[in-house]
Formats: sequence, structure tokens, C-alpha cells
Amino acid sequence: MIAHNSPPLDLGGAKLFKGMLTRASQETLVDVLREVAVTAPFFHPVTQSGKQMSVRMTSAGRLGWVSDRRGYRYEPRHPNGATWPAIPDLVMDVWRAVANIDRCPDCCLINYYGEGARMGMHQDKDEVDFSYPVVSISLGDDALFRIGGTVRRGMTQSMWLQSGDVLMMDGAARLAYHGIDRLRFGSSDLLKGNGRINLTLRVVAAEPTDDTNA
Ligand code: MD6
Ligand code: FE
Repeated sequence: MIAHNSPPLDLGGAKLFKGMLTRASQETLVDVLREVAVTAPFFHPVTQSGKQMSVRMTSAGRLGWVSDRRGYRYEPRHPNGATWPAIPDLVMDVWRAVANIDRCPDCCLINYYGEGARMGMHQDKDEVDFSYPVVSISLGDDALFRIGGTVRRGMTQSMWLQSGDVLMMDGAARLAYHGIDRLRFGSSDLLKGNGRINLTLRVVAAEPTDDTNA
């Protein structure tokens, strides 16, 4: 059972459920993600301009996020041709506990940050309906998360996300600019070889399917 028993912290309008996953759940999740990565190996996405992103990515769910010279989009298959693995049950439990809506996510995007990796300020806007939240789970090293408003160069605030933290962007914060400025590499011993994994759960498509989780 995954539950949160205190109200979330406000982080620029986003909701931070600090320390929601126990160490044991985090370890279980890492083991499950290792299985996911056997079918759907992490890859280095390339932006449309041909630049390699510093994070490595893969996905679970009926749709996965890919980026290459043709641009970025959701696809039903990994670049290797395989369908994406199912979203792990433990991850679905987190979604149900915080999102509290009658719709499963279509995509669980999995980002791996090694030493020096970062994520530039962006909006998550490749989904069709912004009334659904995006829920993220942090595992491993501490990461400095920055969030602003819906204009690129507005005021921002920053907070360190730690292993087991769950962050939900919904409502007015759903389209807020946000990014990861840096890691405290080696700050957690959860992942062998250090680094950080961030999972983001999204409703991507207009129509749910019976087997959203397949
Ligand atoms: C990260 N997170 O934590 C990057 N997006 O590594 C995101 O880009 C993100 O945490 C949408 C909602 C929550 C997030
Ligand atoms: Fe994002």
C-alpha cells in the first residue's frame, strides 16, 4: 500500500509529497525498473537540432516519449521496435494515491541522470489534455529542481528533490516551466554507480484504453 499521510508542500504551485516512498519501496522499484530496462533499454535522445541530451531515457506504458531528428513525440514502440513494458504496479499505486482520478496514465517516462546530467527548463505540453496531472517520482541522488510560471523567463523557485519524493504538477502548475539544474552526485546509495532516476507519469491521449497499463 502506498499512501501519503500529510498534506503536500507547495512548490511554486506544484505539490511535493516529501519522502512518500520508503527505502524498501524505493529498492523494490529499482529492481522492477531494472527489468523494464531489459526490454526497453535506456537510450540517449537526440534533439531535433541533433544535440544529444545529457539524460538517458526509456518508457513504460502504452506510449513512450521519444526524441530524434524528426522531433519529439509519443510512440507506441521503443526505438528498438519493441512495445514498451507495462507500467509497474508500484508506480500505478503512487499515481492512484496522489492523482485521485479515474484514469490511468498512458506513459511512464523514465529518465536517468548520470554525473553532470541536467534538464533544461521546459513545459510538459505534448499531451492532449492538461486537466490531467503529471506525477513524478525521484530515486537516487538529490537533484535541484527549479520551477517557474507559464512564461519562460519569469521568477523561479528551487528545491532539492530527494529519493522517495513525489511531485505532482496539476492545476495552474500543470504548464509551469521547470527543470533540473544539477545533481548532488553520490548523495544517495540507492543506485549502484550513483545517479538519479526520475519517473514521470502522464495521461497522453484523449481516449483511454482497457489496457492502458499494457
Ligand atoms: C526531473 N521532472 O525531476 C524532471 N515534469 O528529473 C520533470 O520534468 C517533471 O518532475 C513534469 C512533472 C513533474 C516533473
Ligand atoms: Fe517535465
